[in-house]
Amino acid sequence: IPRNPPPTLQQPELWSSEFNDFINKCLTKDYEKRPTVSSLLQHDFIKQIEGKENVLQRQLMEFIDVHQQMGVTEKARFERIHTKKGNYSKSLVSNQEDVDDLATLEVLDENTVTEQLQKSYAKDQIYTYVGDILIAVNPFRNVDIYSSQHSKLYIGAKRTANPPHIFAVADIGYQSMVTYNSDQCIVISGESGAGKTQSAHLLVQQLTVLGKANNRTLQEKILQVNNLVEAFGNAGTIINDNSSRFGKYLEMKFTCGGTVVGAQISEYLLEKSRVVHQAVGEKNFHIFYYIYAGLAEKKKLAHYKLPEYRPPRYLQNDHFRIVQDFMNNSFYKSQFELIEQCFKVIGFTLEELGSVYSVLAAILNVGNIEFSAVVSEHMIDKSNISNPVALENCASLLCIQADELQEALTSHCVVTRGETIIRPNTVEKATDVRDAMAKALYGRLFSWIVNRINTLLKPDKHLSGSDDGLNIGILDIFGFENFKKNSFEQLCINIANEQIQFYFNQHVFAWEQNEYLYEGVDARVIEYEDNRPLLDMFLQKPMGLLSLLDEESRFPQATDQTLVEKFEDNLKSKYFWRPKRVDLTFGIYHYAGKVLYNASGFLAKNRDTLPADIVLLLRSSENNLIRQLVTHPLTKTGIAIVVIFLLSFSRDTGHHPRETTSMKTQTVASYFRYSLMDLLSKMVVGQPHFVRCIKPNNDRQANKFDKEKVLVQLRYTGILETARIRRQGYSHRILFANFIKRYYLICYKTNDDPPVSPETCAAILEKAHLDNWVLGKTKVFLKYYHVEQLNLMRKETVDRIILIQAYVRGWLG
Ligand code: AD9
Ligand code: MG
Repeated sequence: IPRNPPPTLQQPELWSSEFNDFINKCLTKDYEKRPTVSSLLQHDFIKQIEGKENVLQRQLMEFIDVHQQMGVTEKARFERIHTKKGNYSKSLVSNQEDVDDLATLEVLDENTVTEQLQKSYAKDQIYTYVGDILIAVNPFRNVDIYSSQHSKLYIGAKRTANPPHIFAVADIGYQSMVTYNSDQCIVISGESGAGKTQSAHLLVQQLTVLGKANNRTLQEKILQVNNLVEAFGNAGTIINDNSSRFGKYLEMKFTCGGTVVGAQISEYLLEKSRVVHQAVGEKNFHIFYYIYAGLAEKKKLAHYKLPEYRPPRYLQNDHFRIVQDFMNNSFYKSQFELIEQCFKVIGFTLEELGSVYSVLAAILNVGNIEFSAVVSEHMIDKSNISNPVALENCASLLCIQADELQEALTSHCVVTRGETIIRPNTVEKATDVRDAMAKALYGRLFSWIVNRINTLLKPDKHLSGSDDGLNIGILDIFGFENFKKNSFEQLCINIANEQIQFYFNQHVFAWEQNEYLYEGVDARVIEYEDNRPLLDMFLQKPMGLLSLLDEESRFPQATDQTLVEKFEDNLKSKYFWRPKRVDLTFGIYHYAGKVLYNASGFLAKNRDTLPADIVLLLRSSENNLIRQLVTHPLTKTGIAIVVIFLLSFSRDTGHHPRETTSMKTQTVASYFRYSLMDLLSKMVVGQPHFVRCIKPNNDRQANKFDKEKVLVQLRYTGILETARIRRQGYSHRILFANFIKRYYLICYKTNDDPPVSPETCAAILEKAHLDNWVLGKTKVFLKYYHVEQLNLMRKETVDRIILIQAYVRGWLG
């Protein structure tokens, strides 16, 4: 179906009555009377166009197909959920029945909501709506609801036509993008292991179907992106075998007509420290195990100088004592094949692929370099490399000189009064430099891969046409974490989640309620848990936790102990507490629960310094890729973006802390802060859609619904309040002029030009048989379900006009 009306719409008078009958039959709301596809095929009009290979014929057939499918499934649900007028509020279903939308529950309390979710979950119905927000309860097993038939069912379908589904969110995002000609953003949240990444995959899958890529290759490429970046950015943790250790914002690019033409990813805050150290029970990034198994299969371990007996130090954890543990792992082998395929499909060259393996192998060899102490005659602690083989391997893989690498690891340059002095490194210092080098190589390799993907999937100007195009962003970050021991990484992850929760609150509660006041709309105020004070405690300058951390990181004499004391002395907040003054522990009351952090290693992790000697050495590499890794600083953040974000954000909130400084010190905390801003600046541009993932138990077990566990998540995500505001509030506020421009066809003739007034809006709304809407001073206030209704009515009218016009113009005949 053409998605936008042609520039000039003809008068309905031109419609042939015979053809009009035919269209009306296809679209009639009286489902009993809808003709079957086979009977339609007998229709004269279809017969006329049969055999003619024109686009319109195909479109007409598709159109009928979709409407027929909708008719079949819609019929069953229609009567249950809708009244004839399509007014949900009159049809609040009793709690005894299945409920697809929690906002329609008669009794809205914690118990009812949890029971409802449990009931649905027991029937494999893992999705539930709360108004326009989707709740997804992790089934922890494969459920048969993602087939191509399911995918088809949700295309352009009315929301109530099918059970709640992640595909419906993709559809709403897509239809909104095309209808409103505006960017969209789907925000997936939930704690670690709740199903965010899985949901992101399903969204991409459905969006590629919706965006009907002109060529299959592009579709395949886009589908591989997640697999590829996750091989490098995900790892097994105690909570989740495939835990995201970075934040990912995937933007799918479309033409204004809705054809997918490319994709772009932004990555945030990769947990690089995992490369050199993993907590008990955890693993390194997937890719290391994949290449080991894959390269062993190809008999290429020796080529990449990977040890065949003892696992490299960075892969020695409680899971793997001998190399054979992962070398012979058939899952890893198949994953290696898959990832190699991803690289190739997306368009990486074989040379690039070889270089990627070399860098990964070099990192594992770097980790194997060991140091021993040498006491010099000047009594200065020096270090020596005690296993030169690892050094040689590493240098050879990185295409640099081994002796220069040795020097860069065991000594450092100091410039005093214009004079360069070389000082030896202690064993401890040399070990730090070694690990810093491994982390930097991995982090930069990851960013390079992401940048390369972005280049390869950049929309082709030729395909996307002259328009700038539209995009749908999908945000999948690392979920909230609370381990037995929580470090700097968990703090960053949890602050990011705190920010996403704030973003959710702003959209669902704050902005909506502000507008009621401004527009003089009388609506009951819904109380919600505002986490802004906590976010301020982290991000405020100069006294926020991250600023204090940066300040302390600048003092060479500072220790983790002085850091915690600084926190305690300066953070006057009820969200911060210190259990014992003696050790390095401090606690934070996050929106999702209280977390105890151990500040050990905070300063070093925040400084994240890579000595200049290492950078200079890597710049001399004969390998193209390695030189690129250290030549371009791969930072994505920029002041311009930050300013845009703050303008858009502070305009709406009025009181978000302002950033003024530039990015001078690149500590992890400052980079983190800018990354968050960068991310939000992208998100605020689009119209948001929310998916809230819920973890039904802590044991990753199928069919186990731990009520208490679910209840806690419902509480801290504010689901109950969300259901209330969706029921009582007006989630859509549209300026009169925009409303009339978009929906006048429902009530007026195509070439009418009704005045911009509240009366015109009321006429349209009445014609659409909607009630419970409100007119403010400048805007129409609508319930979430009104918009769908209006869009469908508009779409039906436009579709009819287009078809009839086509007929009139003789395209079909
Ligand atoms: V983390 O914050 O990255 O640690 P996620 O991303 O929230 O976490 P993920 O999507 O990785 O969780 O889901 C965890 C596991 O749950 C998956 O590996 C699947 O085994 C399982 N899962 C999640 N969603 C589904 C689903 N819709 N169907 C089947 C699922 N299994
Ligand atoms: Mg994930």
